Amino acid sequence: RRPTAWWQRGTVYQVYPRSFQDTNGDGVGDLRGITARLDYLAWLGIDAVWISPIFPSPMADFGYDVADYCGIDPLFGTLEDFDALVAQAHRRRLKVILDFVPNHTSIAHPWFQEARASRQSPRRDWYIWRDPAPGGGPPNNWLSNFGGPAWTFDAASGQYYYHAFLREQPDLNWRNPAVRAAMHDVLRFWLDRGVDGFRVDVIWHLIKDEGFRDNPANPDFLAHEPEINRFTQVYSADRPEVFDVISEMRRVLDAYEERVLIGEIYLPIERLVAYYGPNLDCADLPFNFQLIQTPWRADAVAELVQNYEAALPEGGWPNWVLGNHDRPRIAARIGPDQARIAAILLLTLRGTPTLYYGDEIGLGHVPIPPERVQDPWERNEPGHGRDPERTPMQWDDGDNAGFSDAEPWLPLSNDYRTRNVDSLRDASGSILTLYRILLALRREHAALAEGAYRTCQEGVDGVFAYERYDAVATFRIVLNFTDEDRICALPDGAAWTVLLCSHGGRGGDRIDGRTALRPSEGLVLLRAD
Ligand code: TEU
Ligand code: CA
Repeated sequence: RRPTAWWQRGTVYQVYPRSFQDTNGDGVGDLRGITARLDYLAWLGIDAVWISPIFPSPMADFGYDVADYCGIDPLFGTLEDFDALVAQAHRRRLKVILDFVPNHTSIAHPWFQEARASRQSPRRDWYIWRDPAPGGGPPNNWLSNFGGPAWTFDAASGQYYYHAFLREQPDLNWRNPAVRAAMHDVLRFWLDRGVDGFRVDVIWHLIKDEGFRDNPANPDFLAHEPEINRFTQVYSADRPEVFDVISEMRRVLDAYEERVLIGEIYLPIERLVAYYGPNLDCADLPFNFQLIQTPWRADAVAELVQNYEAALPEGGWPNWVLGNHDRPRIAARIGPDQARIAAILLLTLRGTPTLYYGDEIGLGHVPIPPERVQDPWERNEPGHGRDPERTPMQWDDGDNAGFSDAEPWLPLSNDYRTRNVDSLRDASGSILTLYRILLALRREHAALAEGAYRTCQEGVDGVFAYERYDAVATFRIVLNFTDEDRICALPDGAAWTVLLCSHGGRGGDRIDGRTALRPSEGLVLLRAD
């Protein structure tokens, strides 16, 4: 058996840099802030930090509109600050993963400026330009993920350019080999500076239908959904040629040792697993967002885990995540008690977990007053904004929660005087302690980090039970997804020791046969024989 890589054994922690730690009093987090908090991350027990985009950007989409792929935005610091961050992280055995945004640039990127200058520009074909439809208007029916048409008319040249997101984010033409070569150089630029891998933004979007056919209407569209769901994006994304593009990226990383390629992919399981690549030569970790998208019920989650495990290609390594900077926070979605069950689930399933900053302190959604809205998506399509899950990390009970000396760019949660790292770190029953113990268990027991998975049929409604095991140990995880008492039924003839309980306490208890589960109680049991 091949030894596992660090990104298989380890846990990834996502930092949204604007909201982690401000060090220069402008109310926005920065690189020095991340460096200052590396000791916290090492203490917590994660293995890699993924930092959302930090490159020069007009910030129309908060860094997902890149104007220079090989620099650092002054808001976040300098290249020297970045090098220091990498060095300090590596000293603590923490990996650094960058957010690579190859699908689109900013309109301010020199490439787009040159492309727009004229139809004859040598850069013209680096982006996606089309004449108006024969009767006038956009070339096809494709919509922007952030509302409105995906085509913007450029009056000077009489053509439309395509943007899957904001009009400030024109899509690059990945069918053009010059674009590919330039972007490979970007990857090497950061790999040479020591980064350990990339989370690749909207990787399934990179190639569009060559004929730009209209997307078909989606019969399941619901009125409250974003407008984009009116159509099924069969021609604007997830095209077969995308796998060549990804395997080429993968080959760039292969020239370096154990670098990870994480692909952001919002697709159903059957399509998602294709992104491991036909020969496991594409994404190491096609991001599995299914826990975010599945109803929070024991039966639904059990079925999801089964389906995902069954769909994985031979040799494909699984991964799990509960939230990110685009999706409602887990504690807001399922409540603080179930958020503990979710923590146990995330850190005991088979596969690499990614933890979103703030979830370890149970941070919820922060209501954003209209005058403080930042996310352009909220302005385009009210109700879909992502500010509530992007609020500042809460470090202590001081002014601005220790995040900044100034008013933060987004409001703090009003519970920050009690919900903060300082107050929770030594509290035995806190969610932060639960996360830290789970991360420690994962490191201590190979069966949890790398062992096999099997579902247990307990037959108790609202309880999800499964085992993680290897030749050395068997763990049984039992999670009560209800807010009622339940029974945990164990197979005959085995005794178990409680290693961890969501509610704190019970550690070291011996159990055989059956035991009561309190509402929202989760247990990690170790087979004792
Ligand atoms: O997100 C892309 C993504 O698929 C979703 O957030 C999408 O916008 C939503 O589901 C609507 O369909 C990535 C980044 O994570 C996000 O922050 C960026 O805004 C976006 O790409 C554009 O770069
Ligand atoms: Ca700052």
